Amino acid sequence: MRAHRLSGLYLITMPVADLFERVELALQLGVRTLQYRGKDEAPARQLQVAGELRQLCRQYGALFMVNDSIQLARECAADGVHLGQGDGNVAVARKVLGADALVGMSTHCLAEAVAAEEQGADYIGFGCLFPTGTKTDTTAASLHELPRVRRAVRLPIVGIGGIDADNAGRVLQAGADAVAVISAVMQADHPADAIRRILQSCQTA
Ligand code: TZP
Repeated sequence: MRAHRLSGLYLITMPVADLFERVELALQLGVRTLQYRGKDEAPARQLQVAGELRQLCRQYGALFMVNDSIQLARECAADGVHLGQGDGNVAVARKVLGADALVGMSTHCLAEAVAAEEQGADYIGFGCLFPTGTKTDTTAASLHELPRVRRAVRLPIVGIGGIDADNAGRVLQAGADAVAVISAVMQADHPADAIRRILQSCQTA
């Protein structure tokens, strides 16, 4: 299991025209965990994009995760899969992907975090912590609850939802090990600046 490598900026993709350039820039600047998230893309496109991202991550020694789909994670030889509350269970993911696969689970409250640990997840996502336009069907989670989650579970915690360079430090100070970011990097006018600033906040938190 490679959960101990989760720290700093955990970058998640969204479909943007210059996806590969943004991802490679992030990897060059030091991002070491990438998750492919292409929910609305056709399956063949998902496989193609995931395969290319997988190669890029391998080149830079970064972890490569796939969102939601255990099957896609297997097909593109990802390092693991990130599961939502309704996306299947940890044991199935591990059976399909192998014992070394990293399996993350989205959680929104203390009870879900504890349950994810009991199920054997390697890390938990915790959010949505701040307003986001990226995911409309998300459930709000409280930054104030994060210290309690930190005390209750031993797993690495990845904060998510509306995180950028200005609030990343608060998330880490509240107990997260890493911050998951989509739009603040994927839609930034100046992605290099955005990535550097978030990484900087992670180092100083
Ligand atoms: N899960 C909870 S909030 C969210 C996901 C996938 C979206 C996060 O996107 P952004 O753009 O970093 O707010």
